[in-house]
Amino acid sequence: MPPKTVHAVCSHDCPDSCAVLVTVDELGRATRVRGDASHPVTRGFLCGKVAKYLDRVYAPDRLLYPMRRRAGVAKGPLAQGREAEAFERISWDEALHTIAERLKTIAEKCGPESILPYSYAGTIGKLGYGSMDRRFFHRLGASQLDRTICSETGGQALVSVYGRKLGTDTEAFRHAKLILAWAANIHGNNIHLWPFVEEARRNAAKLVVIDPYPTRTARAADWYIAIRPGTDSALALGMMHILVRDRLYDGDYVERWTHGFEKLRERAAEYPPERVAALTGIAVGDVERLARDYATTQPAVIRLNYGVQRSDNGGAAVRAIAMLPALTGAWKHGGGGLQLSTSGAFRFDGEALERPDLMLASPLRRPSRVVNMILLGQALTELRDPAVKALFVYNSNPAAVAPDQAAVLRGLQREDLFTVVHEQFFTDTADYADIVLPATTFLEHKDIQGAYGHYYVQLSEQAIAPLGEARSNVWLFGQLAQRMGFEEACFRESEDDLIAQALRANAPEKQHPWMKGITAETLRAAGGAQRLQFDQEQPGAHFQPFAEGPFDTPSGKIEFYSEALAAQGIDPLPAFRPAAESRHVAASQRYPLEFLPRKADNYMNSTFANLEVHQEMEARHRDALEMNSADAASRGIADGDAIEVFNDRGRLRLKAMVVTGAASVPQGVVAARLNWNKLSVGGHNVNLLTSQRVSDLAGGPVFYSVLVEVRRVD
Ligand SMILES: Nc1nc2c(c(=O)[nH]1)N[C@H]1C(S)=C(S)[C@@H](COP(=O)(O)OP(=O)(O)OC[C@H]3O[C@@H](n4cnc5c(=O)[nH]c(N)nc54)[C@H](O)[C@@H]3O)O[C@H]1N2
Ligand SMILES: Nc1nc2c(c(=O)[nH]1)N[C@H]1C(S)=C(S)[C@@H](COP(=O)(O)OP(=O)(O)OC[C@H]3O[C@@H](n4cnc5c(=O)[nH]c(N)nc54)[C@H](O)[C@@H]3O)O[C@H]1N2
Ligand code: SF4
Ligand SMILES: [Mo]
Repeated sequence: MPPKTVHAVCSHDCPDSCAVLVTVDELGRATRVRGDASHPVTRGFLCGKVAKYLDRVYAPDRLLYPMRRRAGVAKGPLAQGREAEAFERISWDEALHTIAERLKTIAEKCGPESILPYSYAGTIGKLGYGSMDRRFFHRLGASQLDRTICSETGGQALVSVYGRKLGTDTEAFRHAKLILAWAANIHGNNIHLWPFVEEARRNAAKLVVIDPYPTRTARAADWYIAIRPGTDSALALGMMHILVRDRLYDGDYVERWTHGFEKLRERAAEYPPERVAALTGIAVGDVERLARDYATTQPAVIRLNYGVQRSDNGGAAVRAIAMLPALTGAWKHGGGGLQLSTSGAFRFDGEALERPDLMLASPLRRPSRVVNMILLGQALTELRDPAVKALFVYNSNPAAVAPDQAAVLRGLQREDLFTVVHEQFFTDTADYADIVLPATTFLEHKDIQGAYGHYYVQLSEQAIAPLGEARSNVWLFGQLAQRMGFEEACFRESEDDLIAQALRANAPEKQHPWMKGITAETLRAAGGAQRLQFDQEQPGAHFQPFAEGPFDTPSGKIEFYSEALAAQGIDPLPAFRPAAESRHVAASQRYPLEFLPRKADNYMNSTFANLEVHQEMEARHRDALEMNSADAASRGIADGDAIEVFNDRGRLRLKAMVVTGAASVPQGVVAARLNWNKLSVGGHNVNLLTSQRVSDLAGGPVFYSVLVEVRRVD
């Protein structure tokens, strides 16, 4: 084979969905990965995590063969490299046979709903994220999983206001004159937006960051506003208060395109700057200045990210922030508006991929019950009728990323729970498996992908043969379906068939105008990526959603007031409500510090945490709790001291990292980062302290509403 360059797409759960060029040598080995310079958002560079991707693909501890737990070995944490003491290698044939027989028996004895699939966004490729797997579990009649762990609260909030998850075009940020990075760690989580921010700043734009944590983005800003966690709804309502009071809103846009302004005006009246200052910790003068700057600078754009919605009141907060550009009419100005997600622009055929109709062919003959993924701890320890008897994990590492870890691990430890884990590495979750199966990386399988941070569809070609006996998600669930005796033809379809279905390539008349004519062939001819074909788009112009209606909401307008939410018993207007665990609630004052259990800048949730190069980049923050010097001093804690961080759910052993000056967390706030449990000092990561409470909308998690206390240990 001659050497070649293959267009793949980074499939990690990141807004940027980078175009990756993989160099493959004559032996079929990938020798280099780089960002595609011809992709307008990737612009020829990759983040620090994926620039070192070959260290992941070819890591000596990649999981390469199916394995089975040895008889008599209890479930639980295994030291890295010692997995062979607990697991023995088996063939794929035996693995598939064992799994199929166990699932059949469990479905017959306890009902198919006692089987729970558990997956999230290990890959966001359309096929790998949800296609053959969903078909398989639908046909089986397994419980459905409500995938709430990341963005459902904010996503549904945005949809309640605008009807669709669209946002300002990433490439249009260069035209903005004011950029608010609101809970948006651009340097850490969304680095391909940064060059557009820099370009705007070269043209005199100002960058304002609103975040309780002093991220690198915050430190690079023109103005950094350290807000108290969970109080963003108050700030946004306070800004509205000022916009209305000083008549700084766009009356014409509001009149034409919005619904419920009068009611919103009354609600905003309850948030005078003094009250907002007391709630948010931001000075009255700063609230005033922020509102005025925002309303009087055009184009103004908000890069809202998902940090604000990981809180009890997160849905209301996202709704309130999302309403700001509708009040000022910022959507009318090229480069103005707001971006939370662009994913609603990609009109793939999800039903064809996932086939929810197959539930009617299951033994239940009806849609099966739905389990909220963030309540995994409860599902494994308390759920009945039926209790969960089998757990099938892929694309996720719940032992590390799910909240209320003690409950999750108690569940995973059950010897009567049959657990399968399909993975690239021996994760914390794999330690609790009965059967472990090896998964491919995005270099080793084919897929099709949209994005949530730009507007390009991309084809991800398979660059190299799977390592060892690694197999893709599509292959695995297709094979299992055969073993279960599922006869529907859809279980024998290839990755190419699925890609064609996702694009509706065989039914052009059903293609959405934005995806018209896009097929695997046109994508290939275009070098792997094609921009969505927005109808209102002039050549060279940017996509400007929401400049005018009609909107996909029940009223056809932007909804300040939502009857649909009212019908669900949810406040139809945004409001500030304190999180159950916050400094605003007296009952929880026993734990006085607000805890931010953050994502690591150099890992992707728990992914990459086991790789040495990534650990080196993250070294300063590993096993560290960032504290303000005042909070440290009042507890007799010095930088580097061994400490314990605790609340009713658990105790973590960390070391104090006392930072002073601009890089310090605010007083009253402490922060630590996600890691694998078994690579953490005390055997647990930050999720030991997080709770299974759900947010105000869509049952999302409240990772960032956690109270703790800290003490020095000797
Ligand atoms: N390097 C890296 N990149 C990633 C990931 C990763 O783990 N590492 N994860 C990926 C994933 S899964 C996602 S969903 C995306 C998006 O990820 P985001 O949801 O944007 O990431 P977070 O870091 O959770 O939150 C963004 C910022 O919100 C801040 N924040 C927390 N609470 C509040 C609050 O109450 N108010 C305000 N104003 N800010 C708050 C946090 O301090 C953080 O800096 O990023 C992806 N990219
Ligand atoms: N404390 C705290 N907890 C959090 C967060 C936080 O900010 N703080 N963030 C939350 C958020 S936003 C999210 S999205 C979740 C993320 O939670 P998860 O979706 O569980 O994300 P990862 O930890 O990245 O784990 C993904 C796993 O999928 C595997 N994988 C990758 N590709 C494939 C594939 O093709 N096939 C298979 N079978 N496996 C694959 C990877 O090896 C990896 O172990 O975590 C949440 N948990
Ligand atoms: S993780 Fe994000 S920034 Fe990094 S290569 Fe993948 S898509 Fe690009
Ligand atoms: Mo996420």
